[in-house]
Amino acid sequence: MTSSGQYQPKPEHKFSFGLWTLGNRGRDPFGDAVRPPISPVDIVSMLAETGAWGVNLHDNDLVPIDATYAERDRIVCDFKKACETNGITVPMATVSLFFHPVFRDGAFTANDPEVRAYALQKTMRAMDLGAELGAKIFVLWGGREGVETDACRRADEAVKRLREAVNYLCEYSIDRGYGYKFAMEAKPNEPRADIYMATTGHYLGFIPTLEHPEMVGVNPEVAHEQMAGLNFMHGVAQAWECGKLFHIDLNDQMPGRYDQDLRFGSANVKSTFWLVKFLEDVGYNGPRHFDAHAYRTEDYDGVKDFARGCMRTYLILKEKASQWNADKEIQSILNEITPPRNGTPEVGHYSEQGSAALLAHCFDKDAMAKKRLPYERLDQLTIDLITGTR
Ligand code: GCO
Ligand code: MN
Ligand code: MN
Repeated sequence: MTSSGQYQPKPEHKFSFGLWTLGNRGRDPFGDAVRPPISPVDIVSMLAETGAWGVNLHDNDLVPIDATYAERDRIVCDFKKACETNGITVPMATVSLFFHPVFRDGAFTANDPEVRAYALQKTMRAMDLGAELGAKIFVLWGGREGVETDACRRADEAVKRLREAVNYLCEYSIDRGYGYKFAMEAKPNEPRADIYMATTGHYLGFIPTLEHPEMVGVNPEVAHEQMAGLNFMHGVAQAWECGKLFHIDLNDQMPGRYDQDLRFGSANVKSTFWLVKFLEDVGYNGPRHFDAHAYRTEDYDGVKDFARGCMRTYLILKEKASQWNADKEIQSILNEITPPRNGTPEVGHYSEQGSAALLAHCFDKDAMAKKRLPYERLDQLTIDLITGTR
């Protein structure tokens, strides 16, 4: 039943990769690049070869920071052509507010108003670029928006500055008719010792305080929530439940390490399974973006293996999720653990009558405490299923 053909990525799966992911040359804080530079145009054809649907980019993944207008236009034109020829779409664009030393104290939250204004200008230009390429999602990852020492500014001042910037950018999108949805990406640390808006939950609290909350959602990343010791799927579920899951960064991460950006599903198979199952069960329809990179041991053939692996693992786990949903024993346990209401008083919207009935009801708590909750069996069935034993 499981021919490898069935794990072939198709456009409807909406698998995307950033230019910076396949183009990652394996540099780390202790070692230099291990792969030669590869052009954005070549990355696009490599993506097409592996069966991906989309490519995302930071402004400077495509256009060098000091490019002239003429250079910019030529680069963008060549890139657009490559996307068209290869049938690759650009669903999301973003901006590098972390690489250049000007952002060493942050971008939107920096103490210097000149740096904050430059960060806005750079982002507006990146929005122009994304719009030109057809992107409708704009990710904001504040990699440098943080501290080594809290002596440098009051943390609530940083929140205010961030709000002012996002409000400004929403207006710019409206003004230009770009139709962007902004997706805020959290991370607890790295490259700063502490980054503001450490988790997706922080952003879900921040967004309702904006002038255009309807334009702003989140871009949760597996590795980033796991760095904070959190259950990634739970954060995704909360974002989904309040209509804020605008984008997602898929990768993997071992606990207690630096930001590893490992191949999707390569470290924590079980939690990856719950994640894929969640996205498929609720019908998440946005891009499935892999923000990961190949091991430093690889050449560009290995980079293709890496990209194919991300998509393949997603599709395998998607199939396992539908097996799980169709499994008779699993279904009968699920029915058992979510019993009908029977004579229990209704608890929905509060009413005087309803609360009187609830107060008057006699509960048999000993009988309730004896109801079977066979979660051991349920979990083992899951393990059997994921490992292909079932
Ligand atoms: C990281 C981040 C980045 C962002 C990207 C988009 O930890 O390096 O995840 O990869 O996702 O910069 O803004
Ligand atoms: Mn990351
Ligand atoms: Mn990311």
